[in-house]
Amino acid sequence: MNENINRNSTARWRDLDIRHHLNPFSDYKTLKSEEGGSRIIVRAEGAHLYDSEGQKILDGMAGLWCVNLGYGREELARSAYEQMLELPYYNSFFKTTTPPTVELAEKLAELAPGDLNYAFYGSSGSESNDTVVRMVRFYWNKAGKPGKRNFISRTHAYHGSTMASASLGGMKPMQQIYGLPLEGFHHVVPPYWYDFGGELSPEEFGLQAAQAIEEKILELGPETVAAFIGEPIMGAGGVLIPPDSYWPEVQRICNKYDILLVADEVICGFGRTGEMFGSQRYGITPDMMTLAKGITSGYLPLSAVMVNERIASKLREEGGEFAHGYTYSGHPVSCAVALTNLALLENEDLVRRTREETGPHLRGRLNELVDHPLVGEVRSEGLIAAVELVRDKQARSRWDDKGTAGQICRDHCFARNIILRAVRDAMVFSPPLTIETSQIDELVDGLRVSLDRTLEDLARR
Ligand code: PXG
Repeated sequence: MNENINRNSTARWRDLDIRHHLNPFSDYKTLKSEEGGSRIIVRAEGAHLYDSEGQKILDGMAGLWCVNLGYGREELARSAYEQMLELPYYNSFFKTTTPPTVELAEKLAELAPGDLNYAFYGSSGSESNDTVVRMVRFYWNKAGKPGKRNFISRTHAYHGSTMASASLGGMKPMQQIYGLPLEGFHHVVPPYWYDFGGELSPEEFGLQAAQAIEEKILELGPETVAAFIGEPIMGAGGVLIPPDSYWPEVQRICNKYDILLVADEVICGFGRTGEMFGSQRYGITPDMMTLAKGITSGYLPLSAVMVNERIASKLREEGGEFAHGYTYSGHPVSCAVALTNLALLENEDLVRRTREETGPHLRGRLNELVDHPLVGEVRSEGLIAAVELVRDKQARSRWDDKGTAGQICRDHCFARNIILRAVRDAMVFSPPLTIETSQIDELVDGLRVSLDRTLEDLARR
């Protein structure tokens, strides 16, 4: 180590990051250089992060769409501490389990729509979606229809980074050179009216996008299709909010061909859309639901697959075990933190507040941006939102196909100590559900100034 570098300094941490750490989703050539380098986050409180240089940063993304209760919640830390002293680990394999594991399963069954009464745990959204793939195939096998093996998903979908969850996903850069998607994974158009709707009204397009699923089912043969998976609102794909016509039609099609409907609620779950689950916002009752992120507000890793009576009763029939599980399935400390997290979510009335107060406030403030020359569309639901940056509003055309406008705007926000994410040319919002309306104002005001700067930069090119 370079002797001149002080132990607890930014320089030292950046140096270690460059020399020994491979960050997720990073271009190492750019990041791992002297000019590049990571910002080091050392502490956080409420909706604010603090970096190692003492900068205070407003987090418009709740970490990675997960810190729903905000940072610095002592109640969550305390429940982890107490559970660690009581029982830091035990597994749920081989006829054992722990109290927080089953208490949380009951709580999730109570919150989940319909008869999604059973939880299978993992530690990440990716794992829970992998579990879905294996569980669905196990189910159809037991149901005497082993030919039902195909999954249908959407372009732009994000379902995780493991081989199966990235196959479910619809992001080309995550697939091509990695030999993905695996066999049996198929993709159709997402309900993204702004890019794919053309002359159709959003409602007409919503129906058409749902019918693309039916066409795919008929192309593959309904007897080969196991399940359709979708996020109620697609998050990492750019906050793609479907027209209201979309989900009921998807549900109708899945019912018609006896195809399981899986809702990936990893981002939408636990109040993000102003309902407890995105499925409830769109009036659908999936057969399975995957949960992660907001389940613990990101304080500890935890995920769950919720399963309905139809599937659970089949899994419980005689005819072999479900050979699947993780060391940390139902981890008692993560489950204890989740229980406290969900109690706080309810006690602080955050779902109603998102639906009736903060969500409408964000929408109102974002709507003020539609006059900006760079803004083609704003869309929001609860506390998840996107602002599309365009070159030509009428033609809905972008500055380029590399997301340059989004990147420039994101950097201007970052320089103003505001964290928003750019997905292609959409600036996306997903703040903690505890955010104050004055902090929402700060985010939107900061974005407006950043839009002005971005336009100047683009005009200079
Ligand atoms: N499903 C959805 C809908 C997600 O958003 C996952 C599954 C996977 O969860 P894990 O816990 O395995 O990461 C996610 C994760 C981004 C970004 O760039 C989004 C996610 C993860 C990393 C980056 O917006 N979402």
